[in-house]
Amino acid sequence: MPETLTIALAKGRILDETLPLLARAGIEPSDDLNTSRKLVFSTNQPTINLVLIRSADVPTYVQYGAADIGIAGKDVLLEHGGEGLYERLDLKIARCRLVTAGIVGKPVPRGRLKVATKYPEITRQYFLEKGQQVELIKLYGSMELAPIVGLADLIVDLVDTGNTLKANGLVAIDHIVDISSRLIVNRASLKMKNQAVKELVEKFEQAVAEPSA
Ligand code: PRT
Ligand code: MG
Repeated sequence: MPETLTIALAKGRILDETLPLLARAGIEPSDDLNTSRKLVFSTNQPTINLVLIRSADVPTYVQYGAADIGIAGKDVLLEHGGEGLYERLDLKIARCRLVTAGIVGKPVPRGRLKVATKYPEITRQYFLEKGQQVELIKLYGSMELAPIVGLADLIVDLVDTGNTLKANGLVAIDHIVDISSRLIVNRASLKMKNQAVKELVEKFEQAVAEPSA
């Protein structure tokens, strides 16, 4: 029996950049992933299935083996902590930077800072290493609003062009880490389905190396 692999893909902006990679890796989903309401998809390869989930849930599915393989942003992986999974490949897509940001021209206050973020674990660790006391305020989106309305002194958020920060009178202060999407593998799958996983990782390696059309 050939081994079946399930790949967990993130909806949203990562998916837009994942689809061309999948195509170059020779995997064609049975339905249009952008328009279908399905969550599970077969592909042109009888041993490969896809599940389409929220970006932040990808590491969890892979950790517990509900998916053998996943594609997720490094931001999401750092926040998850990586338990039960291996990061095997930098796909070099959906690249951006995780930064601290604050209001342009406004000095960062002394003492305990209020920091709003979608990434409490990364943020806690970052300020711990700096020896800076912070009060973390967990948000689920639109972090840029927090300093404007006085909810926070700083935010920790992703930046690509910088246009969103600029449009809201904010500026990046410190660079925390460069982000791109990674191929992750469940630890047990790597052992139990070694051959199939190895072949799939190799296909993605080639797809990343090929120049996109
Ligand atoms: O929306 P939902 O909560 O379901 O999930 P999500 O927000 O995690 O998904 P989505 O589709 O937004 O994808 C997020 C993933 O894409 C992140 O986890 C990153 O790995 C990656 N990525 C790459 C980005 C960006 N670039 C990015 N620029 N995610 C978000 N942004 C946002 C940023 O938060 C800010 O609001 O874009 C804005 C900044 O962009 P610029 O170009 O104005 O600087
Ligand atoms: Mg989003």
